[in-house]
Amino acid sequence: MKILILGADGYLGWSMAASLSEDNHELILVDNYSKRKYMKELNRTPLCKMPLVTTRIKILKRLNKNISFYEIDCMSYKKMKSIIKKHKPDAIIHFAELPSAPFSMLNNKYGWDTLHNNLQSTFNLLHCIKDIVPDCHIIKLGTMGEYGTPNIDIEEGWINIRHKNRKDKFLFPRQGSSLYHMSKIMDTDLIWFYVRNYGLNVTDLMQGPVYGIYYDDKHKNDELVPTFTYDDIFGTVLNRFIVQAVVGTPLTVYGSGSQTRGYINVVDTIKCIKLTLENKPKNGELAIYNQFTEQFTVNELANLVKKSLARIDIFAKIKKVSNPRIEKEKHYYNAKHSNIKKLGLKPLKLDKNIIIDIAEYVSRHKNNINTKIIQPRVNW
Ligand code: USQ
Repeated sequence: MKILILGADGYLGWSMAASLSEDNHELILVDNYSKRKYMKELNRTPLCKMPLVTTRIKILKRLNKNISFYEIDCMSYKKMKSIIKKHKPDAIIHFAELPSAPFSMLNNKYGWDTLHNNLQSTFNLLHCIKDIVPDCHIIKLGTMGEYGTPNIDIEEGWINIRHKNRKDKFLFPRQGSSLYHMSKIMDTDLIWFYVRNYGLNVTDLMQGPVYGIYYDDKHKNDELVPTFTYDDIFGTVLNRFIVQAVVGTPLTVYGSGSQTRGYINVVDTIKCIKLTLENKPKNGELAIYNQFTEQFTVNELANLVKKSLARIDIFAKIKKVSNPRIEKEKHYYNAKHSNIKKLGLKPLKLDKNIIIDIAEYVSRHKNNINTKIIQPRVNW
């Protein structure tokens, strides 16, 4: 297949590119390095300094010669159009969005930058596909956080509603808890508009927080790891807890720690996207998958990290800190996630070995950890 990956420099975009380069596809990678620029602006650094895609792509080219890279901003309709016209991809995987809730809530500028970047890149993409390659399969990364924490079971994207003896199928109600999550909700609405009006075929993956280093748990290649962040703005909770344990600062459980989310290993993220690549929806169909494998409370994650790492003589402490976010702490949470299993995913369950594996990678780079960027500073 000819696959275009938007946002190929990121945690998931790079893992996806590395994994797909083994499968003999033609890959076209795009990124504008905006996350690097924002991290620099905010004095946040990843665990390891990552070379630019232009350098890292040389490693992938050892596996697959058919890879190209463009440094392009997806907010430019003209540039997006020229790439799509030139390559006419069979599938596009869209990661080119600002991915952080705290970043979006930091101030007016970063809030707007998140809304603007995420909506405009999604809009440009949909518009180009409609005009140039309407049969191309768009795979879009959404988030479980679009649904929020309703007091009812969360369905996979859609809900059947019976009202006054009539029934219809609608997008499941959405209520985001940050401007980042709101941008993803608006993306979904935009996608559904294009799908129902123009017969596009799109898969929207509602993903939970991701953890892990290697996209492939069998061949753990340090040369191909993605950018790994652990700071208060860009790091996700489990990766942060492991770094905190390794560096010997207490694990920062926000509030009571009863917040429940659906989590997924980066290995499974990549497998899920590959499964959806093989299962293109029909024209005019928006397929939605809830992309996570297990539910945990924050307390459960912190205790699991503590217990697992004691095995390798890392003795983590857990500290409850005042919750910097507006989010429900005690809530009902039961989200369906069987569609992706029906496509063939055999989930990788979080266990002590996985946590130790990540901690060992982090320990090898312990000297790079900046303890000043760990405590939460963005309140809303
Ligand atoms: N949390 C802590 N301590 C920390 C960091 C986070 O207790 O040090 C808690 C948060 O309060 C939250 C939960 O852990 O209840 C998850 O937080 P997170 O920072 O790992 O994840 P979140 O901000 O929700 O966003 C992340 C990714 C985002 C993705 C989303 C999936 O950054 O791109 O869309 O996970 S979801 O959470 O399902 O919306």
